Amino acid sequence: MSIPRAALRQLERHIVQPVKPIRSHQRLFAHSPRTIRTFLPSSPRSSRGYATVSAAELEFGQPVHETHPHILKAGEITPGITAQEYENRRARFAHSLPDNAVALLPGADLKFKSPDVFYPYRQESNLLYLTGFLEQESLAVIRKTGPSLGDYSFDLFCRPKDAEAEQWFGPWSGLQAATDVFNADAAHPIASLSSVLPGLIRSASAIYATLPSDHSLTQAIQPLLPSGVRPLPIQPQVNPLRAIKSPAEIANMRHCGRISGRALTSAMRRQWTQEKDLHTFLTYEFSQQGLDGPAYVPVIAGGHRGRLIHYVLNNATLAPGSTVLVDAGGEYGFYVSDISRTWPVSGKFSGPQRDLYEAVLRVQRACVRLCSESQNLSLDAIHRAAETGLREELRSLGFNFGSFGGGGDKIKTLFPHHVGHYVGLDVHDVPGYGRGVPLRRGHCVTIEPGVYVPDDERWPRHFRGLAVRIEDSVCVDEEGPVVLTAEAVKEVVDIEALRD
Ligand SMILES: [Mn+2]
Repeated sequence: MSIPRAALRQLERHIVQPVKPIRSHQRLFAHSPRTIRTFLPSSPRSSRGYATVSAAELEFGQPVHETHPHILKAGEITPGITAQEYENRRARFAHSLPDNAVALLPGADLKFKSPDVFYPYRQESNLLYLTGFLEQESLAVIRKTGPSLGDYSFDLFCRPKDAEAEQWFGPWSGLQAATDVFNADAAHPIASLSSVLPGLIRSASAIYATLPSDHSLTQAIQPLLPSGVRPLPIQPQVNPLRAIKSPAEIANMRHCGRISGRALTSAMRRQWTQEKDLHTFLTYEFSQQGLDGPAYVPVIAGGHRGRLIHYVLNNATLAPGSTVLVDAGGEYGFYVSDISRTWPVSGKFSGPQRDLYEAVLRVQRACVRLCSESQNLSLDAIHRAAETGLREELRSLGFNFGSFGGGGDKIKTLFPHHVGHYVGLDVHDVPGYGRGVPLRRGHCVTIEPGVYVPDDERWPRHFRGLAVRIEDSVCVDEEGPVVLTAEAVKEVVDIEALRD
């Protein structure tokens, strides 16, 4: 397919003029941020001799403002996140490394469901966080070049434009975009790894890399490392940066939480008879209301199936007198929401359902209130508070914690998971970042106490087989929490009023 030259000129008229690139040694921060280049599609060269340009040359491997102004504002590389913010992230990441260290960040491989049937592509989270580049067959190389913030170099290996291949596989961004859109200091074809990478890492004081044994680039990169060098893990360097969200990240997470929360409230308005239908409704609602889609496979668990923490079959019938436990959230600009709600299928709680629900809700609200910097508490400390709170609430409902096995074990039977986890680019964000860290402004976490009552004689008869989990995504602020998912109603009166 080709597009007439006139169409190309029309596209050019609407785009921002490129500014003169500033080299790395000229980078300035805080008061005079590095000017970010904007992309101008390459014009057909006069030497080409014909008046059309391949469709692939006007397309990129991901939205850019010039082609997708309905998704990205000028200056943004991914929704809400500017090229300048990505630049600042790389600067802070490089600054955290030892002098002259190099970090290698391979792009995620495309994953296959069955031969030739691939899953939607998802970039590796640390590379995504540091570059916004969304393609496979890629490698970012970030080197600390000096002692000051901003003293670093950024090389990006990726696929060069290839009209013939892109006709089959869809567009990718190419080498010019690597420098002009993603602000790499230098771009290299991924096929040149073995000739170019050794020069980039030869004199490195240390090499940081995550090279899973099953990754397609690991076999290519390992032999190029200086002999005797064992790469150090990247996560401990990136996690402290990723864990504290910027204002732009919090805005994305709030947007995501607001729409996700509304979708759950919309679901609660209706009477559902099949888990599958509720699942389908939420998937549609997330996308239709402006999110990119669901963040994870939701749990839609009617009745006793709610006791299965990661039940995702979502194919049973919902009994009218039971509750349904839904754990579902959407994703926006790669930031996710994680929400759980439990509500009566009929719209009205039975007595025992309400008693157990309100017990969990009181503990959930109390734990959310603890998510402020001024409390100086970690997720682990809030978990202990949740256990204590649930034990007291359940005791007042007639649960016996004293007679066998000891109180501590019994609460772990009823509430077997942690009260929360970090949330951000990943649902279980910053893996490896401890839950003993005192929460600070910008930490985003879930608060999700639950009670799952086994169907046996150890427990009060009325509560046997019930399952309740209530979960919000919360951003920690200095004096209090910001509940990112407040639009998902959770008070008993509000849930019941939805059907009045
Ligand atoms: Mn969760």
